[in-house]
Amino acid sequence: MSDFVSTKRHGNVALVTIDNPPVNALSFHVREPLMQALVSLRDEPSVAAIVMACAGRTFVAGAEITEFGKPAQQPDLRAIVAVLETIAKPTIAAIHGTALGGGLELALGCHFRIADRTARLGLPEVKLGLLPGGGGTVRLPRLVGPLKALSMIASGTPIGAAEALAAGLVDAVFDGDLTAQAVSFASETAAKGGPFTPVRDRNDRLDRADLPAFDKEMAALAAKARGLEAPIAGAQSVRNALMLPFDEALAAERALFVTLVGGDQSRAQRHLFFAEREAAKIPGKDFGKRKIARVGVIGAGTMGGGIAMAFANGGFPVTLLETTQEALQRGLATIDKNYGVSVTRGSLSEDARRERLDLFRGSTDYADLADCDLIVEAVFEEMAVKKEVFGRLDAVAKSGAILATNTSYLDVNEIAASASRPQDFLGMHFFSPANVMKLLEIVRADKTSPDVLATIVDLARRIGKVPVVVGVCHGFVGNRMLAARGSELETLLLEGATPRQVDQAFTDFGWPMGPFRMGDLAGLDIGWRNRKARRQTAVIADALCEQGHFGQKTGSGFYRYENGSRAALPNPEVEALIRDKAAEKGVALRAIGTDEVIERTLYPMINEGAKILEEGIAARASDIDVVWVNGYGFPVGKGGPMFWAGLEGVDKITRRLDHWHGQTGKDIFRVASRLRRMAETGSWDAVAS
Ligand code: 3H9
Repeated sequence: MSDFVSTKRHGNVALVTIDNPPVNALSFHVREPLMQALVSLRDEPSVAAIVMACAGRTFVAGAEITEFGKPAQQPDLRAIVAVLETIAKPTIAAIHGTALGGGLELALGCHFRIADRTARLGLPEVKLGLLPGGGGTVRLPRLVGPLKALSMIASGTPIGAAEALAAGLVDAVFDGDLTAQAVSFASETAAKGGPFTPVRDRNDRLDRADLPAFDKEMAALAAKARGLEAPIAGAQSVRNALMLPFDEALAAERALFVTLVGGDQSRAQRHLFFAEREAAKIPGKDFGKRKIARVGVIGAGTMGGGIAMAFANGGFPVTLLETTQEALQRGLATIDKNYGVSVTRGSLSEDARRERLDLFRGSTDYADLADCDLIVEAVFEEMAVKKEVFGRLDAVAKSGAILATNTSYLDVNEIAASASRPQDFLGMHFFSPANVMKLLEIVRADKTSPDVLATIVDLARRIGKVPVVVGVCHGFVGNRMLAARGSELETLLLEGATPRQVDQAFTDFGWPMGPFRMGDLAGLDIGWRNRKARRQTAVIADALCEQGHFGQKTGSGFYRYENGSRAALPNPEVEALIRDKAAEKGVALRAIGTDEVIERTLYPMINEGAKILEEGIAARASDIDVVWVNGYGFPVGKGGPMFWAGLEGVDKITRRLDHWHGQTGKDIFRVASRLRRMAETGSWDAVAS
């Protein structure tokens, strides 16, 4: 008996309960008593069967992630599973909540697994840059076959109880009191008698005829892994399960796990796991939260419609407001169409589509927003328009309703002043498409009340978003750093780089797409319009737009696109244009290497991140990482820009920024004091005064 593991008898069935809140992670203080309990129950003749279950909200959700990278303490999970497999009497894992990672591997050590109907089971280690290291890659394929195991391990996405039953991962699914049903299942199974075969000895699903299909899947996986090692290691390990004797495959899994757990990619991904959870915490006391039952969204365009869908997807009734019936009907029709696409793709059932559509109420009358607890504005990105909206809203919104602007750049304090309740006001910067993109920058204005902030952070998580609280400045965290990342792009072209070379440097780094290809995809006219509004220029992009080359949609931009194809081909016209513009400016073209591209794009971006920290716009360096990974495609295996700075060497970054500042005199290369301090102390934190 311990605080973390207890044993209770129900007749001849022993019930072992793990109790380690919040998620029953398999930390050392669980493993040790669990091992003792299993050994003693194995040797206790009066026990005919053993049920393993968990207290609280979930079955074991995995190994204790904070233990990785520290000296291992025995017994480890593998030793516990090995003992489980020496038990001749039936062992049953009773799964509720989520059985994840080491939790599912523990369950795979049992003869049987039964699950609550709402349970979810999976091996999400890949999301931490790992592969399952407790035998999951060699036992799971023995139950579900190598192809299903590969899909679960490479995606890391858990499956529901019904799917697990159909796949052979669980033996029964129950509603109601799971422990009671597990005890009955155990006693009936024991009464029927054995022998009971451990999963390690069940080879009938390991059919080598699956090998060609498996190798095809594995090749496809490698092609889209973008430098991530874990999915490939996971696949290799499942392949080993198919090809090698059990013990050899298990040893190979261990070797791969040890390599990954000590590597930078897993460190980066573990950093992001905790960073995301940390970002959702508002320092200070536990602020109360306001009740949100209905959400209003003003504007049914692309952004407003996406935001409305994000709330409906989270189960919230939404009032969608437009200026005219025509615009409203157009917006609602687009929402309907988008849900239809999800049904066609099989990601949404027809019933769910209808349920979601039923959550929408359209209106052209501000008075209809009177019963909303949160109202999000998504109209034109223009100060005067936003101010007018909030002036009108002020007259109808109920007392205590939260008012939010979805601006990407504008001064949230100034917009807040247009309503008489700045304490209820904040920014909610969604990313497009808002129903898909995970990131939500929550912009805290000067007078935003802490309970409003706490309510919106909580709400964001409830609708599946990753919230990060940021302060007011031009572009907040993400777009401000994006501007710093992009400020040298055209200069690189004018000095001799081609769009393809720059984009290649980005994709080699792990970005899904380079900035020029991205510009072509988004439409170069968007940036052109914004620049004109701000009286800014971009030599090459402006010239392209003036000639009607807006990117992919017009068949030409920084690249050429033939017959509507998405394949980006070199564009000799652009290369000639670059040469002409360089000649006009008297710049001699030279060869530009990948290192220079990185130094002049990513280093200024990190420098800007340091300024953002200095100004208190972001509370933590890790918040910036969360923004960039979830909103802009920064490669997860590098942990976000501020984490990557540590890997790259902050010393080196400051040295090279100094170099470029000396060469160009440009402000983006002027080293921020927080970056210099990081180089000296190894910490992004401010020094306490
Ligand atoms: C593994 O198992 C490796 C093995 O194959 C090999 C072993 C040899 N460890 O997410 P939440 C904390 S790798 C430590 O907000 P939810 C979390 O930080 C592991 N801490 O709750 C948070 O702390 P705080 C494979 C953990 O309800 C609190 O619990 N397993 C762990 O939204 C609540 O978490 C996984 O990758 C952990 N394993 O979601 C599963 N898990 O309150 C990871 C959670 O101080 N976990 N915490 O901020 C999850 O996916 C979600 O936490 C879960 C609950 C779905 C379980």
